[in-house]
Amino acid sequence: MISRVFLGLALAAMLAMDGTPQPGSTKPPAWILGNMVEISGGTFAMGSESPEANDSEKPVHSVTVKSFRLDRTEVTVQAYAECVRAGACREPDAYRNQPGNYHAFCNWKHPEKRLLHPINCVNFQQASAFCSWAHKRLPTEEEWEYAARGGSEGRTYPWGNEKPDQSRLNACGKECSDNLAAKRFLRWEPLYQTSDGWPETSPVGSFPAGASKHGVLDLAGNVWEWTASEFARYDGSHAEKKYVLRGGSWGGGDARTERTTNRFRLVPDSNAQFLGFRCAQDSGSDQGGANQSPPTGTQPSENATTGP
Ligand SMILES: [Ca+2]
Repeated sequence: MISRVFLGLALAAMLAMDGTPQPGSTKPPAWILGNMVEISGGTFAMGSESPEANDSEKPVHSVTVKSFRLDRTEVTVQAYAECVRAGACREPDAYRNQPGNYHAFCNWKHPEKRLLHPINCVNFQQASAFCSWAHKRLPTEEEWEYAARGGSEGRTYPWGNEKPDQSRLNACGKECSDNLAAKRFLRWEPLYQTSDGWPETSPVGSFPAGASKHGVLDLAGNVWEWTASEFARYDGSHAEKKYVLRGGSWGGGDARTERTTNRFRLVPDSNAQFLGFRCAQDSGSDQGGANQSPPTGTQPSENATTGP
């Protein structure tokens, strides 16, 4: 009996050492629970009727949002790996068995160890699962736009109304256009002719000059961000079984896609290399930890065999 108990304990220890997911056994670390910005609620004019606006952004209408918290940065590979290790998230397996080279753009298990880059190639369910594990949720698109526009300030871009350039965001500049062409991917016109230094995704928060009024980073560029909202036209005339994404991406070659009011939409199982997310939380709910910054290390946990 004793040896059987011992064997059982040893086996359990081996499983843990092996990094086998133990569902519900690993609490999110404080740096994942925190890292949020408090945004006071209010009323704002949602949408745009500027010449650059698409029909989906019209008409402008008044929306009131309650106070909430929003992640300061997009969710990183490092944070997502903690969730996978806890058994609460699935590995992103985008394009693994498909022809072409799309998988090379996915940051999970990337040869460059992109731990501080945003997790990408995740679908709506994977994004939702991560936020739920972190005691958070995806932001609604109303909350997202309110935050990006600086509350009622009505900003065209998170930083203000100046046109995007290589100092403000990670979009598709010359570096990206050249990289895509070199990888025999589709070449498209860059948004700016200079290099922003990042041909694909960049580590989150690499563009402090592009911060929003509240200090939220990368609300334009880097990766499109899933929201909790199903797409519907603002006049209510048409709904689709698609979810709204906001904020443009590293592949953006058109400044219009990086505007705070622009709406992208995809079916929930989409998991392309341009897609990521950040989480939100009701204001006043227990944040579960101090508002700690994420670690700056670039190595995953030692026993994270399922790590990135
Ligand atoms: Ca770039």
